[in-house]
Amino acid sequence: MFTHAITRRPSEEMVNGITTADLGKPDYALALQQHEMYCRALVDIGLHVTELDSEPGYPDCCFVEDTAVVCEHLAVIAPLGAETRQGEQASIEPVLSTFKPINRVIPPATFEGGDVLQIENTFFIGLSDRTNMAGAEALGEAVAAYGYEWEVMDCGPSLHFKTDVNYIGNNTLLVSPFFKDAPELGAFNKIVVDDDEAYARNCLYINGTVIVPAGFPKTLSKVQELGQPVVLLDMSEYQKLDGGLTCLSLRF
Ligand code: CIR
Repeated sequence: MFTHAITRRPSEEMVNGITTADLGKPDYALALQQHEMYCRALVDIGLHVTELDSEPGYPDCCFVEDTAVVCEHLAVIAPLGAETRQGEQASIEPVLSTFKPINRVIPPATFEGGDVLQIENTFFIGLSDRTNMAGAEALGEAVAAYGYEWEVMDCGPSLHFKTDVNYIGNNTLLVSPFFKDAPELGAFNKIVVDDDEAYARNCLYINGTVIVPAGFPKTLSKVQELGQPVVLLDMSEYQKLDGGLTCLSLRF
């Protein structure tokens, strides 16, 4: 069960964030509203939310998930892979250190939290343009010291592993067609989300509730069929920066 989340408000600089989405620049006022709704949804689920101020000079700083991997026993601070994001993690470490023992991975190893999916005792770590083998191994060894299992996977064509693979409870994953038959994920039921709803592969599962981005009816109805509580959130301004629901928080 998660009890806490850390989020970071976007700044006006978000219009200069990294993107491949080709959906135009985010509307800052609307992004702030959506961020507020996001934080409120986490509070409604029962989490204590620490909301940090945005960080000048870091247009992507609201995507706080990428700065660390946090689990029950420790927090591993990420050496981010994206050049313009390197350094975002510095202000996260003192916050996380009030909750967890800290382990720090050092460049040239890189990883980003968006490439790391924890399910129960196992960490699936995707290799991507942001996460290299040295980063994956350093993270894996850090969590293995506390008895966790870890598995390195190819991330495929996407930005992050969790752009394409997410756990939504009931032993079920949302996956892109690329991961449909991945042997490492053989133990899970899979809902394959086709490219026309690709953004909805990134849903956020917290303590039995599934948060789904608004505007993806096919995925929504498949998630609803599982019978768990579902919350819909408008994420349009974050989609413009390739950022999904998981990206906006660290949960633990
Ligand atoms: C980036 O490219 O780094 C940001 N524009 C989006 C980060 C999304 N984070 C995530 O998937 N965990």
